[in-house]
Amino acid sequence: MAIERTLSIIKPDAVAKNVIGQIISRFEGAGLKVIAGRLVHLSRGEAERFYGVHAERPFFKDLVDFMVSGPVFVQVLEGEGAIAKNRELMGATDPKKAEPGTIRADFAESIDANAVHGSDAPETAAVEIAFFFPECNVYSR
Ligand code: YYY
Ligand code: MG
Repeated sequence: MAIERTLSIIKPDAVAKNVIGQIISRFEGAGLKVIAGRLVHLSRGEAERFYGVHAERPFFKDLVDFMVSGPVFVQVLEGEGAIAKNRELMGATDPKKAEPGTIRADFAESIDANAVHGSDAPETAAVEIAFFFPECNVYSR
């Protein structure tokens, strides 16, 4: 399995709950490294662009409203199979369906306030990382 990078977002609900550190501990415990990170309060335009792939979905407006409701912690995770490993740690999109012990099962309330985002493929990871971080702010190690 190759060393990969993925974009992770700790969403406004989890930031408001003060569990940034607990969530990052899950990543570190699974062997993923935080190689870039910062808090950001997204504008509507930024949230709409980031989730542009979902623009035609019925939940799009609620998703954007939620993503701009408070600051988020954006980070790049690096490690063996980072994309799939992060998705596994996150659990299913709907926290009610997420495996026990996953981030969404433990920290999320509902499908629309579900604590974390993670890239779903190498192509989307590259685009999503570049959305937030120029290469000079990423510290691979
Ligand atoms: O990648 P992931 O976050 O697990 O789910 P996506 O299908 O990409 O949807 C992005 C985002 O949209 C999801 O995290 C919550 C929201 N959403 C929703 O509110 N209702 C749905 N039925 C599906 C997704
Ligand atoms: Mg997705």
